[in-house]
Formats: sequence, structure tokens, C-alpha cells
Amino acid sequence: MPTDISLIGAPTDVGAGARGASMGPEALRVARLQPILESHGLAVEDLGNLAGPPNPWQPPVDGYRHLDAVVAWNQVVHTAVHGELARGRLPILLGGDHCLAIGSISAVARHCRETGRRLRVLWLDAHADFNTNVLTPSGNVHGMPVACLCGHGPQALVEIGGHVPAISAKAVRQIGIRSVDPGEKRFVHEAGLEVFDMRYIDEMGMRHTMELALATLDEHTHLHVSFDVDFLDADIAPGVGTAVPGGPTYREAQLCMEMIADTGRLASLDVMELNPALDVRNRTAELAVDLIESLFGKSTLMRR
Ligand code: B3U
Ligand code: MN
Ligand code: MN
Repeated sequence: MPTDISLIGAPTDVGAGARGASMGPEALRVARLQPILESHGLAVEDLGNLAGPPNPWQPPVDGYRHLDAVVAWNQVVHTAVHGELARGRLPILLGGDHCLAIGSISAVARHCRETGRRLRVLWLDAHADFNTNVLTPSGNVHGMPVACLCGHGPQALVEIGGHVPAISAKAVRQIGIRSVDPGEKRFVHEAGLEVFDMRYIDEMGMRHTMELALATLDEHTHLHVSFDVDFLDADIAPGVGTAVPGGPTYREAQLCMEMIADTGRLASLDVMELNPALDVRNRTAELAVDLIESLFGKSTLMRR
């Protein structure tokens, strides 16, 4: 795992159904993300914020809201994330809404093709984000990034990494899922996505879930974590645009992050959907930073 980290802010909510995720990067900085990672011996460079078009706040056209702006933002995210990976650094994308994972993960996939690595994506989310323009109830592209990455979406988005599809559904493990739209449910099944939904976590526990989600990693695996903050139970993480009750508790989320850290394979990260306009005294941002700290190896005791 690289110990040189680059923070990349992507202050936009063009893909979301509520305004405010555009303030996510600043809230994570206010919650002291950089000094806290540095306290663990990591070298952290904050590259500041990317620039892109404003949010036009328009209704959907052909089932997509703001497709042009979504494409423009994902192109700059793709270039920035790919550039940091090429420099041998570990990019942390500070979102921004989750549509930006198209740019981020297509960049990671391109880097893996260029370096002969195997990709594993952990998608921590309340939602499957596997809608298309036909299936979507909202037209919000933050509900579509996994489908786009797997080749199902508008040409301008599926082609961003130069290879279609950017990733195989087989590379993805979804964890914490508890809100899937009716058409989306069928499509997730058809695509063969591996989903550890909340029912699975309730029955089997987070430890067993993560053992399966992290199985078969090896020294050639690039592990990418796409952390949608609405993964967390809505009671502990109110600062998100589409909160869903019944998510992982604080302890379950900690264990999830600690088990990822233990693999030593984490090589890129998205922190998405934090919405400071809906938060309470930056509590959700602080919780996200606390969990990111565990993801980078904070532990209560020396590990044996
Ligand atoms: N599945 C719904 C809601 C949603 C998806 N992702 C988020 N919300 N954050 C949709 O609009 O696609
Ligand atoms: Mn999401
Ligand atoms: Mn979500």
C-alpha cells in the first residue's frame, strides 16, 4: 500500500437529488482529515479542489439529469485520479456526489490495465447505484455509477476510461445495501453483482461478510474502496442526501474498515455523498474521518 496520499476535492452535486454534497470536501478538511492521517505517519498532500461546471438544477432529459455537467466533472476526476496513481500515490477523492465514482474507478481500472494489477472494488453504500436511464426513478446519475462502470449507460460516461466496460461486475463487492429500486433489483441480479445486503450482514455478521468480500486478494490486487457515507446507519450519519435507516452501526462500520486495513491492499478511496447542509455540527464528517482513520490502520492496541 502506498503511504503517499493525495487528497482531491470534487465539489459538486450535479448527480444528486439534493443540493449540498458540493460542500463535502471542505467539511472533511474542517474535520481534520489531513492532520489525522499524518498522525499515522502518512505523507498527505492536499491538491485542493477540481473545477467543473455549476449545477444547472434541471429536470431529466432522456432519463438523465445534467448529463453534460456529469460528463465534464467525471472527465476531470478521471484525469486527476489517474495522474496521482501514475505518480505512485494513493488518491482519496473527496466528493461530491457518487456519480463521480465513474471518473475515479475508470481511472483506477485504467491504471490496473497499465500495470498488470487485478482490481477489486468494495462498494460501501445503502444503494446499489445500478440504475439506467430507463430504470431510474429520479434521473439522478448518482444512482447509476456501478451500471455505467459495467458498460450500461450513455456512451459519454461508459467510455471515459477508454475501455468499455471499464470494469467487470465480477470485480465488485457491494456491502450494506438496503435500498434498491424494483427494475434495478432485476438488473443487479442479471449482471451477477455480488451483494452483501443488510439482511446478509444481520444474519452472518460483519466479520463473516468482510471475510468473503476480501477473499482471494493477493499481492497483485489493487483494492479500491468507494465509501458512500449513506452506507452508515442514518441515526449516526444524518449528513447525507438520501439517508436510509437500518444501516451498519458504528461498531460494524469500524470492523469493516479495520478488516480492509488489515489486508494491506488499499490503493485508492472515494469518500462520497457527505452533505454538510443536512449535517448536525459536522458530526457526519467527523464520523467519516474517524472511519477513514481506521481504514488507514488506526487500531486500539498493537496488532499481533
Ligand atoms: N435509487 C435511487 C436513490 C439513490 C441512489 N443513490 C442515491 N440515492 N444516493 C435513485 O434515484 O437512483
Ligand atoms: Mn452511492
Ligand atoms: Mn447511497
